Amino acid sequence: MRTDTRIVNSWNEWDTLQEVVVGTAENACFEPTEPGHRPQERGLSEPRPFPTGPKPRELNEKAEEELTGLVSLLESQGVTVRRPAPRDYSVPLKTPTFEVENQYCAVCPRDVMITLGNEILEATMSRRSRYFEYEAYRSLVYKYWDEDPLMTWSVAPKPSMADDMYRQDFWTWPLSKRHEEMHNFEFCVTQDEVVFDAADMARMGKDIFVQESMTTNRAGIRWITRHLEPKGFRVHPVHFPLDYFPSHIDATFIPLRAGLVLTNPERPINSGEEKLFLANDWEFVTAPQPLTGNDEMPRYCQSSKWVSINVLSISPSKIIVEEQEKPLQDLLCSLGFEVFPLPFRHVYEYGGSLHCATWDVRRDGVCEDYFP
Ligand code: DAV
Repeated sequence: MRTDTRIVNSWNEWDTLQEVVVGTAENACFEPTEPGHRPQERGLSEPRPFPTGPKPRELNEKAEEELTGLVSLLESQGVTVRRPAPRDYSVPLKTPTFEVENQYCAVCPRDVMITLGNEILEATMSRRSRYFEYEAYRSLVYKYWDEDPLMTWSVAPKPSMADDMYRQDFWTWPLSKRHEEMHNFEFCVTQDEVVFDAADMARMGKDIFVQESMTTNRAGIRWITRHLEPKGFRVHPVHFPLDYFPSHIDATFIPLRAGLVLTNPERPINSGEEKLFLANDWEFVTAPQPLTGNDEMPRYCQSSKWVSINVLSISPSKIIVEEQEKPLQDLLCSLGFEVFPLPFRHVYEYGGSLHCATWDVRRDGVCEDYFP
């Protein structure tokens, strides 16, 4: 089939990027404390309640400036860039099963939206404050829906997000218990409802790797499997047992091009799950330590220093990396990539970096089988 007339077409994380959505920090709010999330301010000697409501304008502006920088870089590379529709994230939510004081933001479209070949899929989401985040992308989805008659559009079943969907004692488990439990892969969400964030999936052609995490449970992976396998995909659950608070695969296990995955030295893949890669001559390359340590991350950032490896591929040979992450840039250069450094540290505040802050709608290329 010709793919050059398609609008929605993206099969992996690295083929040449043609159209992408870049998130926005406009109207971003603090992430609320809720059963699926306990945000904590960094660098405090005495804990105090996490702020609520809109984030300071200055923080949002600094992040927006960097996001705009990403837009310019992508456009200079010939990529069509779209932005989310403005929304007011300070509006509280009340559904029949939960209430939350404010919503979050649209900095990270990756968490919500995913293109799987010619399909756009909206994730269930795992947190109350992000329940309606898909709304920021609906006008774009309708535009693609109108323009591309072959595109399909799926919305995963919305979970109740009621109190009993969550495992509250998870947050107070001592480290020793987390260590004991690390191979059980039980986190803050129970297994009774279908729950997943889109960012727990890594796309490699016919094969989709899904991390079991705080944001994606086994019922979620079962739903993804039954949804995708009849369409010809193969779905593989993957685990990184040393990450006690896993959320989203893209700071842990990052495919860079066919045959090459960037791995996190502190989060090795569960023993046995590497076999499929090795049997198909894939290579793992270990990421260097980030230059920005956990202590230097922005004050309200809830992600780890490993957002350093949350890179965005423009093509199999061109890649965008945070400006200060020189060791990673050098490693990627030595692997034959042309590296585009870009300042993005103010976006870390919102939990992600270049991959999180984007959602690719179209890359060239077709569905390949990289694991025959
Ligand atoms: O801390 O590894 C980063 C990605 C969140 N969207 C972490 C999570």
